[in-house]
Amino acid sequence: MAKAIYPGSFDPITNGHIDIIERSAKMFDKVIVGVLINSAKDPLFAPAERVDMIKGVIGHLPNVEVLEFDGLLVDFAHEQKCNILVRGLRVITDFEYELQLAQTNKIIAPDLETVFLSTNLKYSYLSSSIVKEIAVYGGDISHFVREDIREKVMKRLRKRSE
Ligand code: COD
Repeated sequence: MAKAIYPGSFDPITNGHIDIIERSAKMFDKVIVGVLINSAKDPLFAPAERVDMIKGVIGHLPNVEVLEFDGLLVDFAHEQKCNILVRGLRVITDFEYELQLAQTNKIIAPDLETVFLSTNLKYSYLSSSIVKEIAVYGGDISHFVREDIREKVMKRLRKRSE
């Protein structure tokens, strides 16, 4: 069975992430979306909230599971008996970081392969950071995230500014 992990921060999940998950779900028998617990970034949502948000938008994909992980990605992949990592590539700046990640993971876990999916042209500009920045300044993020995600982002930002 071809099983892949799509790891990330997903803070919050965007339409660009969903596109990568949907395409991966067609390529592999099983896809695990791995949500990093200990991110260096100051997250808007706790890992468990991000997991719930992702579950809420991937319900149409029966072969996709969403799990939190802590520590090294390669250890999580081994625990899940999975040797394929999926990553998305948007712009040239992604390439440098993604190549570094893939090559480092390959050195510490030679059995793992990283597969890159190029971004859908519609989402090539899109990132969680951009979504948060637009939302912080009161902009409309409905083009970038699903409606229930938009509502949760706006509610969280309102709560933070109280
Ligand atoms: N179109 C296509 N792909 C996209 C889009 C888009 N619009 N937006 C994001 N993506 C891709 C990103 O390029 C990335 O591949 C993936 O989706 C997830 O993105 P993010 O930003 O949510 O997640 P990251 O990049 O912060 O995730 C980093 C990891 C959590 C994978 C990394 O930090 C990690 O593995 N940490 C665990 C500790 C570890 O093992 N460290 C050593 C690594 S060498």
